[in-house]
Amino acid sequence: MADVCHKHDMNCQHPNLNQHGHLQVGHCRTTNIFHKKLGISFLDCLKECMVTSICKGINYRSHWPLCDIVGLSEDFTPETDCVYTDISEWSKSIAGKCRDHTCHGVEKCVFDGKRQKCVTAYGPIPKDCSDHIGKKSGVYTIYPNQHTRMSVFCDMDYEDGGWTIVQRRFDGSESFDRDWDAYKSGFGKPSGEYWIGNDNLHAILSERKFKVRFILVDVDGNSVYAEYSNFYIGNEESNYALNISDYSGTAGDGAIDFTGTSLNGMMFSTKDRDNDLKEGSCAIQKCSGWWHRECTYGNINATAAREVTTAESVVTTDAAVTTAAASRVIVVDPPPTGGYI
Ligand SMILES: [Ca+2]
Repeated sequence: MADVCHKHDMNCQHPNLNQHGHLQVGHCRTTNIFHKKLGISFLDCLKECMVTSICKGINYRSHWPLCDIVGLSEDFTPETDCVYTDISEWSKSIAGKCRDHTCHGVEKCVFDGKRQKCVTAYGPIPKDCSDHIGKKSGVYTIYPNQHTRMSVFCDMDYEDGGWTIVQRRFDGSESFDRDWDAYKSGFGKPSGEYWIGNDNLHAILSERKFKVRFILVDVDGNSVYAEYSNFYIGNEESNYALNISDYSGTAGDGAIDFTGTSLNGMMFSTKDRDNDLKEGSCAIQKCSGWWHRECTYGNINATAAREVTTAESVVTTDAAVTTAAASRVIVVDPPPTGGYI
């Protein structure tokens, strides 16, 4: 087993442990585990975490012994003999020469006897939820590119899993009648209702070819979906211009305006930024940010008279919106062989 510390890095070899982190015994994180190391001590596990920016804490199971490098994670699952500790509570001196390193999120600092180096840490970092990020549905951190990090809800239960949630509404707790900046950055919480943020969505979609599904659930829990195998949005300079086509599904094609014309090519509009083709503002009229054309036929961000799809069974009334109507927009990077449907 190679030492975490270089042999000439005495501070790392013999760290100051006066500053102890709190040990949470009998509970461990189960999401955002980037790496597992077998056969290392608790102290070496802490050191591994300290030299890696993405690491926010460790799970440690002394009976194996097994060390988990854990990123941002909100869940806690009871597990006998497992200990979790948050790395921010420990002295940075544990990292020796690599204390105060500036390696970015997906790198790890190593000291080669002369200087710090940033090297690729632990193989691929998840760009989206389809990157085998975990088995359980929950909130995960993804890294679409080296400059973009975000928390999202990953749906690992729907079909074969691996779906990144773009939008989710189910209890009416979040207002979707928001301005440009809110839709740009995202709002709500990944554990609840939220919009992922147009900049984040652009970053995710720029890395791979995605398909999107709009899932609509009525008050009785019945769901229908609209899928588009071609889905992309541009950057803010393009006003997040929408590229959407190749519909299939059970909901009917809702990516159209009331005249039946596709929203393909439309720019995003909010109540303070009118980029639609209609005189007046569809975003104000529909109380929502969306890719409005001459307004919109299917718009799951709408508040009043939530207009969803052509499917009769789906919520279309004000009353349903305020009770249990739900919707999700999810994207997935399909496997090369296909097979999600
Ligand atoms: Ca207009």
